Amino acid sequence: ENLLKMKDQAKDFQILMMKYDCALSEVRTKLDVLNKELSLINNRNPFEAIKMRIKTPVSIYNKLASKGVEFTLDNINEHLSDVAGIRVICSFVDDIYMLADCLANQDDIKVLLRKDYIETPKESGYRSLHLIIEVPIFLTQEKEYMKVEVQFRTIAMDFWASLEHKMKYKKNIENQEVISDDLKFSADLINQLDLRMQQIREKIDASGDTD
Ligand code: 0O2
Repeated sequence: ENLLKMKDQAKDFQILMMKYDCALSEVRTKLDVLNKELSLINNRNPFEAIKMRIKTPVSIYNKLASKGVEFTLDNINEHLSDVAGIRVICSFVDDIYMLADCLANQDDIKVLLRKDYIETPKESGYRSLHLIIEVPIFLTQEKEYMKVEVQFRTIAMDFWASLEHKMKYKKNIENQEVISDDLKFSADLINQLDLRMQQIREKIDASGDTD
């Protein structure tokens, strides 16, 4: 009997993960549509790449445990907002805000939270724009809103975050403070570089003819 209950629970978990996966596909399609339209209008792609992931069961378990919450399906939905995560990597900072606004203003999307770590970087130097949204998925019997975390960053911010992530999840690093300071310094350089690149693009846009 216990085994049967476990089998049911495993199936329910699988269904929940399927729903998060569908929510990711919905958001991905929305972004692809925006990319197609904007690349025709502006002659450039507003984003360079998209990375998507569903949190692994172990990582879901660990995050719930760190919040002191039991591993149940209700708790996953209630306490975690990044089971479904999508990262949009843009060349330019202004494209980040433009894309995020276009997505947030769609009438089937609910924005639960907007965290602007570009305007207010984290202590570590981390920069990105985060949106926690709810997107509807249409199932055979019902429509369900699923949470998705969308992170918008520039290529340079993504490069920085990947390296910093490596350090964060390593234990007993020598010279951790020196490395952290170095990372903070590099985050500022990256910010200056991003702004410079945008200014150069604006100058190029303003001059010459496009065919
Ligand atoms: P991972 O391993 O990338 O999945 P939350 O932790 O989500 O309950 P919080 O802390 O308010 O709530 O979320 P926050 O700070 O908005 O960040 C969520 C995600 O942003 C993180 O997920 C990271 O992916 C990224 N992030 C935030 N701060 C940093 C940082 O200083 N450095 C790097 N490299 N990434 C960061 P996870 O689950 O923490 O980690």
